[in-house]
Amino acid sequence: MPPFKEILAAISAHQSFMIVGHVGPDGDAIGSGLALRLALESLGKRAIVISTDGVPLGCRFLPLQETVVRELPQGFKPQCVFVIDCDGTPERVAAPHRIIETAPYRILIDHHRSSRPVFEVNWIDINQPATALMIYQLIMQMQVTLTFEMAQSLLCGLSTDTGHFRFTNTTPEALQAAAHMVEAGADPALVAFKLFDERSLESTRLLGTALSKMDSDCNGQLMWTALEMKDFEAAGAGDEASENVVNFLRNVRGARMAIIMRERRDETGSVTRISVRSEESLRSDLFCNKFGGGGHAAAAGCRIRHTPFDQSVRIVLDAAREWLAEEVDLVAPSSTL
Ligand SMILES: [Mn+2]
Repeated sequence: MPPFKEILAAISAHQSFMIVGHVGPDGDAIGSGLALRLALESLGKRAIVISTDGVPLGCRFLPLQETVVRELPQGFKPQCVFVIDCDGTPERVAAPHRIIETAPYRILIDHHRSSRPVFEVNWIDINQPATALMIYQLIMQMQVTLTFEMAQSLLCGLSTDTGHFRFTNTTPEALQAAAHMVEAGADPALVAFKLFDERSLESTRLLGTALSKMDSDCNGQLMWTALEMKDFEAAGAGDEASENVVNFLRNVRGARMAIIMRERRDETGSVTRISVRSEESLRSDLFCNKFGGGGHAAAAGCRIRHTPFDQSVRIVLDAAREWLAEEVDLVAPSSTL
């Protein structure tokens, strides 16, 4: 049973809220955050959505997305913090961790397998397709009228995590909630186009490079590609341009696992960013756990730091080959029946 009672009590007991999702935010983190913020404001509360990594390009069609801040306004000390679509660990939260550590009251709302109850209230449900659906359910409990702005943001979150209602997590509840969102004015055609189809010229160029460098392994069960810094430079593309390239590899007939590795730089120096897509039984999330990352059974990610890019690529590929080999061992007895 979701802890609605505790969450509603916390909402009525506090006046100022901070809402934060995961680093490298997606449509679920941002859409859920904006919708929750609007719902809190409609109850007369002050609420701010923070994302140290900003808002991804694909979400910039959302109403009020420009109000998402990278830093809290001077002197703003939230009485209550919502950590959403994120397990709440310092490396994953897209806000300075001291704010979360020092916040008087914290609420976790998440559907990731890696989530553990770490705060005052924890609503963790791995059977929920998207955090946006949980926020929708909460908004219904808050007895707030679903506005167009909330609905569009929630549909963005739900669409992001269900692949616009094509993944196996597309539940009747998700579709019923989506119907309500569309009734409230959300635009499924625009959401699908912005999240899944629209690409910049640079990103399309980078896709070409990624596909031309792709390779297959493990008899075609493993598809992978690696983009170096110079590939990004040649395409004139940034990080976000490589966002859904991995899905093109996952869609190759016979592929069971797809990996894209990207050479990037951040404040710690050179970093390899890795995105994994796989059959659910191959547990992308557990694979990424090996490198300190996480996510979902079919889609996950991680980063490797302090290691040259070509070495990181070798480490990940070796691990992936082993992962597939172990899994094959696991199913071998029944397959001989
Ligand atoms: Mn999510």
